[in-house]
Amino acid sequence: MSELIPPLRTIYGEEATSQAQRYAEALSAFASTYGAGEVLIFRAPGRVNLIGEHTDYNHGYVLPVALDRDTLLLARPRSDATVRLSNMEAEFSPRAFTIGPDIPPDPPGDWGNYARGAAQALARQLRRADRRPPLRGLDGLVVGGPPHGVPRGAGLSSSSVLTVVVALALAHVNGWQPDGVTLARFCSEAEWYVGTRGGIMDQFIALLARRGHALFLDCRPDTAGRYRMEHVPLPQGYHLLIADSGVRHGNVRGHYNRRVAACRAGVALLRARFPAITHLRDVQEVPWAELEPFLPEEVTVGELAERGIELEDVPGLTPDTRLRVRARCRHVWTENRRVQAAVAALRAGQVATLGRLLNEAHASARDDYEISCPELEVLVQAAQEADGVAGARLTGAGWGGCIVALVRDDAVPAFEAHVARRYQAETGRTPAIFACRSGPGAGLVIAVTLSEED
Ligand code: NG1
Repeated sequence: MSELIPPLRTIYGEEATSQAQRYAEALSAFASTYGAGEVLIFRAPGRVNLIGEHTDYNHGYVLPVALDRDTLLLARPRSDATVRLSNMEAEFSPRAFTIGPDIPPDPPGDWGNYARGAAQALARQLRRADRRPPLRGLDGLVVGGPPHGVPRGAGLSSSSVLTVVVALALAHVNGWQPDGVTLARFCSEAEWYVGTRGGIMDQFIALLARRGHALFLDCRPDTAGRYRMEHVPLPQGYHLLIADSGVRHGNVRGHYNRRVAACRAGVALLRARFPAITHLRDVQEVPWAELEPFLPEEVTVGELAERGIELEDVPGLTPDTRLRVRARCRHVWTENRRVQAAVAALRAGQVATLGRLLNEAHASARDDYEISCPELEVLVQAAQEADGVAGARLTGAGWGGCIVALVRDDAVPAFEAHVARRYQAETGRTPAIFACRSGPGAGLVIAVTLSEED
């Protein structure tokens, strides 16, 4: 176990010793499933988004921070194209499939699909690059449960992290060594396999994070396909606290895709005035008053079709699906401005301004994008009224999950007590509150050889 400590210290700092225990337990579980021999350990972190919600798929701005909570994949390369995966969490039973360009999916919502998406994308990527197989699979063990894993379905990117860690491992065993940006783009497309038309934020922060920094990412590539990004130091003297409502909405994907559709409808309608645009980002510099007349309060998918507008490639829409186009686009337009202002405030050390922007972002997410829920409202109000809090907002896709609050170091214990008490009193639930210790991006942690005795 002592050989684990140095590489773990560079990732987890003072938590390295307790992490070593976790890694050692994972290695012994791997040995009992797959036997002695070489093991590669990969990790990918979850993230909290400080500000910039639902802007990524509109080619806008985001400001996420990687957590020190992560998913591990212990992997042993195979000589054939089979991928066998087991999971330390017993509720996820083992999965197996063969890597190839057309991998049949597990049932919708199944955990195996995140790995299948990564494997299929890799096979296609290598075929495009004219690197003919034989493809190599792996025997793997996924480690993602509490207390060190990324809380599931909480808007902290637990699912993307699984795609990222599997993609990292499969790329490694197949000798594909792309740079972080290429791999992040690749992973975001791989995740389309599961049926969300998501953006690129989660994969970029998982792969490109730097400890102690948020990642300001412009989600619109330039004409050469490059992304503009900047690692911005987090404010001194403050903690980022995350409070998990414990609420998990059953149909986040359906709601999410409807928001994507509303934004796409907005783009299609704005083309009457700005014919060349492809994303809402393209009208970011146009005053809102000039955009509003083109954006109806509400329109159905059927009415759009009558006007010749088809929202292709968004699962789950019917002609009766109603889209609140104006409010959705207004959120995206104002949120992009808030992210830019938040980065300026961070650079200038203006924590009060940053906090105000977080509060405004929450109001916009609640009223214009309608992604909040009663429990998140209780949490945000409790957080915003606590002493020493610069600002607080819901984070992630929404409809449950977590809030993030910027809390002065000395006010952390009182914050935790106040928020927990109010949340418990008003909802009967106990929130999980924890500090975001920002960690580095995903990668290969260590290669270990397990002997028969391990
Ligand atoms: P979460 O909250 O982790 O499900 C989702 C999207 C992000 C982004 C946010 C909203 C995926 C994989 N993740 O994240 O890209 O759009 O919602 O800002 O689609």
